[in-house]
Amino acid sequence: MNRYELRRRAVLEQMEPGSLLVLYSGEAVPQSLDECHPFEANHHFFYLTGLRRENMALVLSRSRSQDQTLLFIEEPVPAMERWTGRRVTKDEAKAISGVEDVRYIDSLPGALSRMANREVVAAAYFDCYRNAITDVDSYNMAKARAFAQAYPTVTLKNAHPLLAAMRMVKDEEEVACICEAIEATDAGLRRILATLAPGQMEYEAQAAFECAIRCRGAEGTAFATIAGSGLNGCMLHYDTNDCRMEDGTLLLLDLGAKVKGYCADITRTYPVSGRFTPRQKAIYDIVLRANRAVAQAARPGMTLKALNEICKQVLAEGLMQLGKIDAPEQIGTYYMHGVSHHLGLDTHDAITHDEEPLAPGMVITDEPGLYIDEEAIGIRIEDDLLITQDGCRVLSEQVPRTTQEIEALMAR
Ligand SMILES: [Mn+2]
Repeated sequence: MNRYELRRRAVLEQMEPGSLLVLYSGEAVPQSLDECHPFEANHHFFYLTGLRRENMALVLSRSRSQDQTLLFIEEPVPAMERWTGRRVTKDEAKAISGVEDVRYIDSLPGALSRMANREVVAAAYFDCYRNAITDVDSYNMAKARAFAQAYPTVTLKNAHPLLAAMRMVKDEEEVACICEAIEATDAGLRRILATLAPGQMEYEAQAAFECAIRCRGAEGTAFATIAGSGLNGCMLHYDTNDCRMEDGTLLLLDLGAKVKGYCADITRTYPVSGRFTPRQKAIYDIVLRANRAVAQAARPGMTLKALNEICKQVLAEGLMQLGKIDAPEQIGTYYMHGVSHHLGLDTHDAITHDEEPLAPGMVITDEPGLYIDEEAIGIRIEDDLLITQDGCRVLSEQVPRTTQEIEALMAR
């Protein structure tokens, strides 16, 4: 059975009897005048259909008698296709998604009306995820509000927790996609190692990376590339990348390729000159110890919070040995983020909640860092881990991470 069909079955099984699930792929968001932001299909929709184009919808119906799955797509209009490119046909949509009943999107309102009015529908699931109450409504949220307005007796339910729980555990094909994204990211980092030199601009390192991953077939970046040298490496989401890289500073690179919708998320920190100073190396090795300690500890049953405690302990011990801090509680001065998040279709992937114990098939990051403003030293080392039955596999193990490996590669 098609993997999307398997996932839809699992969703249908969890929906309450007498309910609908409606998921839209979305539409391009205007940027300015006639230009739109690059289109990104709703990730739950993609997860359940394998389709990533605009103006599509998936409807799952769990009535008391039988389940129904409908896919709605845009009707191809040859005159429009001259401008916008080919649209997916019904046959192609069926082949990719495994949905037998594919219809045109114009018939969606009528189909919803028939289901919600004539059948006994008590609840409807929409993707109502939002990060903050101040967020602009997503396409799916706007559709949910319109549906609730039109069908006030149908209870609106959030499909996000159900789909997030499923997405947290990756299947083999998903892990393979993440590994491909990591391989492209590795190639991009090696390109930087081969070309990095004092006096270059940070955006040159960014460009070298992005050229290398695109040449390997990656769709693009998973998120805005961070290339911060010196003090810029201490700014966690620095992405202007427009400063000159001075001799003797460190360059922090937090970046990732995206392949078939799946993200890599890797951080490495390189000496711009090709050699770490003794002080930079001392700090670097503390961060590396924390990175390795987290990979050692990651296994089923652990939580991200517990991993972060291990990370903080290793970092604090290291800084106390250097006399940088006096007590473990002071680590917050130099380390202020979490050590891990889930990784998948989203860089910070969908989760049910922070305290969910790890399970085999989950993919998480391992990213300790130390940010010492007064010394202009910002160091983060980030790997991607697959949780296995009895521990974890470091999917990015091949990406050079010790100071010796980095210096040797830069010396070539
Ligand atoms: Mn990360």
